[in-house]
Amino acid sequence: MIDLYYWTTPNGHKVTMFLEEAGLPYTIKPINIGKGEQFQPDFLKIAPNNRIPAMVDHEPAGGGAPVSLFESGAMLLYLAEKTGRFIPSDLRGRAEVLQWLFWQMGGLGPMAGQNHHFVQYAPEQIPYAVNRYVNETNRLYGVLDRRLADRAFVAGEAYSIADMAIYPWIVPHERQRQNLDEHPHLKRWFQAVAERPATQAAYARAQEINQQPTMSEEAKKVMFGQTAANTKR
Ligand SMILES: N[C@@H](CCC(=O)N[C@@H](CS)C(=O)NCC(=O)O)C(=O)O
Repeated sequence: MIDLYYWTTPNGHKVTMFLEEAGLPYTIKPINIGKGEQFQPDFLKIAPNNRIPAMVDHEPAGGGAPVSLFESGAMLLYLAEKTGRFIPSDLRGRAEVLQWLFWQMGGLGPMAGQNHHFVQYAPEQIPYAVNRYVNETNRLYGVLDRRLADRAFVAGEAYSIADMAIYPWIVPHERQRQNLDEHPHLKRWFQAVAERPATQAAYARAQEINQQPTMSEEAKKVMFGQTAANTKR
């Protein structure tokens, strides 16, 4: 059984998408990041970065002590290796998946995250910052669109953990000030992933856990302005 420490955000959805695809049993342990639950001592033991998602696998391959993990990309890779699914075993196929997984983790996720911050949440509109992150998000959408011009999924013809990492960050495309009509291959891929039963099940789980927008005024106070000193536990 897997315990998934989760909240209803893009990085959280990546992992429920995998678990639903693979049909692995899991228990959601909600961590309401808008209420500061990411600072609970028990959670910090698993996730020292005070961010969701994180997980504990109580039945790791080969037995032994439970394995705990944070960082959504590491979790997707761990789960792919555990199940032998959603990553090819051959050298070249695996390299395709890994480079796009890391592209999401190091590029699309952080850049779209800053887009969300400066477009939607910052207390003042700073045009330079808004343009910087809206443009960079747009560039990354262009990279994806070109990549998807001649293949079904990001890493080739098979659906993989790279697609699962990317999809939740395309869901809020309108709020990122992006227009999928300008990226027809990305739009086709987006619709295909959205229609997968496991994607729908993952987002239905999110609805069960939380119907409120995460970013209330209370949540902004908890989540913005974190420093080494004020997060020291
Ligand atoms: N690189 C991390 C990023 C995780 C992350 O930023 N999680 C956000 C929600 S999507 C969070 O927990 N925020 C809590 C906070 O800002 O205090 C991952 O992919 O797991």
